[in-house]
Amino acid sequence: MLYVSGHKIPDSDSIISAIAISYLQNQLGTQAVAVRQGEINPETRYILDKFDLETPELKTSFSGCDIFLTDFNNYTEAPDDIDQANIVGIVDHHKLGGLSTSSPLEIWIRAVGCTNTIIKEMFDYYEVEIPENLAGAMMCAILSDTVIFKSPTCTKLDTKITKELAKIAKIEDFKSIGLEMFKVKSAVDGVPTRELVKRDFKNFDMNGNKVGIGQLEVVDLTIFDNIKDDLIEDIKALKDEDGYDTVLLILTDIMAMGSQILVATNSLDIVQKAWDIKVKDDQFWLQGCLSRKKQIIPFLEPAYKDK
Ligand SMILES: [Mn+2]
Repeated sequence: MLYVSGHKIPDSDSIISAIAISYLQNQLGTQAVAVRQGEINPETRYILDKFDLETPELKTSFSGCDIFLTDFNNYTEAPDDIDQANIVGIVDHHKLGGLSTSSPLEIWIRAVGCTNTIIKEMFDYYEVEIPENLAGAMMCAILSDTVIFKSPTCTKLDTKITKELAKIAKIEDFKSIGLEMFKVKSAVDGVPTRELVKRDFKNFDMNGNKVGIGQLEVVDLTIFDNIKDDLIEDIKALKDEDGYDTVLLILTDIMAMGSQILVATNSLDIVQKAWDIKVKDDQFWLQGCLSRKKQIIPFLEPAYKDK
């Protein structure tokens, strides 16, 4: 059995791409099953329900297993025993993350906005048809990762393939589905603070320093007015509990096209230097910032280089 898994703390791209790759592998004659390394977030739940797809089983240990990685290729987001697994393939749209393998493997990595964009090309390459409901889910994953084409990570190929998938899924107004999805994502009422901090959270090693960066993308930042102080207290607590040098929480307003960044750090000088800003009341605003991958990490990581 081949297991197909996205990263720890899975997002919609990770879950839907695992389902898509496992479907493709089965069509190509390899028995494969989609699995997940963590809980399903509300946006992904919405997509799975809307397109009537089964939720992948939770699986966190892969020792002795064949595994196909999707939407990641680094150790910090991999299962802890990845070195004991046999990686047979990787499809991803992130920078290379240092994994090594003992056997040759299939790799599809491109600098596009979403893994599902690449997977559509894999279906075309292998001449396998995409079922209507799967195409709809893949389309939603691209709308999610590219913030409905607004993110600087979005390429012409992402836009083109979204339209192709919408056609297969017989969906005309894909942008309104995208907006509906982001409204689901924006629901924070009654959700425990730590759950919000960890909803879309990634760990990084920056020059030997442990850095954690969470992101919440919403249609209106005012929903955080009452809980922002709690969020700041919580990332400070998380920093100390888990030995982080810095924890950032990016509150992205997809309509205003910018992000309020909440900061908990032992290295204030580094954070301020990264964007040439002043942190005030444990936060700062970055106009135009929508992408952790393109507008946060490439600034913070070099700032850590001299530490
Ligand atoms: Mn992705």
